[in-house]
Amino acid sequence: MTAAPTRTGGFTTLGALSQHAVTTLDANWEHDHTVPSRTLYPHQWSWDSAFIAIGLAHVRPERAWRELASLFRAQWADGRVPHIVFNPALRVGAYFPGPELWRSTDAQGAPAGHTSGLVQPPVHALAALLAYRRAPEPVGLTALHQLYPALVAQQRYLADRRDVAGDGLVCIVHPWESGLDNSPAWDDPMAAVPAEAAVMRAYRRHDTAHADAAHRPTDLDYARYLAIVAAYREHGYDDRDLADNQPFLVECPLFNAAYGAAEHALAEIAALIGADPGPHRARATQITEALVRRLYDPATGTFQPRDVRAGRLLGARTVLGLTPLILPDLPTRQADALVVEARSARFGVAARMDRPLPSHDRTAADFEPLRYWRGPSWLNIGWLVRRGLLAHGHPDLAEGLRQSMIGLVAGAGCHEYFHPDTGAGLGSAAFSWTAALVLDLLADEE
Ligand code: 9WN
Repeated sequence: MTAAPTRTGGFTTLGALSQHAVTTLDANWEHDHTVPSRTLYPHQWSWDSAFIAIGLAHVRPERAWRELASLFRAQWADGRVPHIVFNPALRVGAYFPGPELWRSTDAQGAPAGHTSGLVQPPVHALAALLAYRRAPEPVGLTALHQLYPALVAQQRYLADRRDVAGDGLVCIVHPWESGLDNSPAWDDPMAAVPAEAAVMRAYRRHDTAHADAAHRPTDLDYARYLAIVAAYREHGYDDRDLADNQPFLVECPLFNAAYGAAEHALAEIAALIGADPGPHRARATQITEALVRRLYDPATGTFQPRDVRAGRLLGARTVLGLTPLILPDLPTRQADALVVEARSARFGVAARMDRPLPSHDRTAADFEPLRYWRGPSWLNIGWLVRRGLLAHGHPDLAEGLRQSMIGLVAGAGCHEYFHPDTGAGLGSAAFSWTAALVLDLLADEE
């Protein structure tokens, strides 16, 4: 299938756009959580739920808290929050790879229900704090009390089990953990993962039955995704000896920026519920320092992922590099450099943007405007970068990005991602985090 991207939607008033977003979220609500997409992703995803809760807090506050609570019910004994929580009511094959491939219930400390064994960027503490600000009393405060220990355990898992290099940063063991699955950022470390595309003949991919194969990761990508899952699963998803057992070990700037932002958010949550914010503030400082020390590249003026196996920074200049802007304590030198990078022809952030923020350097030879995280524009990333621009004193650029994102959804509807030149809607046409975050952007006029 090679369908040409088309513009759908076309909302002429902000009220109609907002209503479309609410309708999308309502249609994707499933007893205690929101599915990212009924067709492509019919279970619960970790960082999706966080973004979704931020939007739900504006219109369905009670659901915002249920969304987070249901995700954290699937937390493992070691504190990991699984990146997929499977809905047992769905048929086998509703998503690939499904529970039969993850076999989480064989692993120690996993919950009774089926989940994946991986994690995703820990944006949940930030989501809980923002949801509370939007919907404070009385349910919000009770929810924060309930979530706080689970959010702390999530951070503890990452600090204790995933600091493979011992440098204060978290290592991801799979590109799916970054949330930006096939980003060019991962091309080099993925090339070192032994696998052959032919193994995919034994499986039935679910994604390419619902989306254009030319937009999705390739079969070779998937063969490698499965090889990494198998390596982790064969060790019972145990994080001891990761350096010996896992073929993909990377420190991702976005994951670690979220990890630091979570400590900032936890400090505020602690203060609200009468706990001690001090340790969170101290950890937040350490994470920002580690991020600058280990992932900032003065030569390029941006943050690059570190390949822990190869012991070097990875060269691709993707949008991941801009995301440490969300850290309020990012030093001025790095924040200024990121603003230069954001404004460059690579990403084109401006007070009046002529094109959407791409997921990859649009001047790079391997920029692909249609393929998933290799060029298309995504609302969650723009939303994070906008927060970062606000945090570092660039309200004009933040507003340009906000208008650009609202314009995308107004023009095309709540698509999963958007063509980075034309703004045409791509992927799922009813995608939950797009709906949720546009609601937040509409409400958050600066
Ligand atoms: C694998 C659900 C998820 C997002 C990810 C996005 C995509 C899954 C997939 O969908 O990943 O986890 O099947 O491609 O890359 O960020 O959380 O929306």
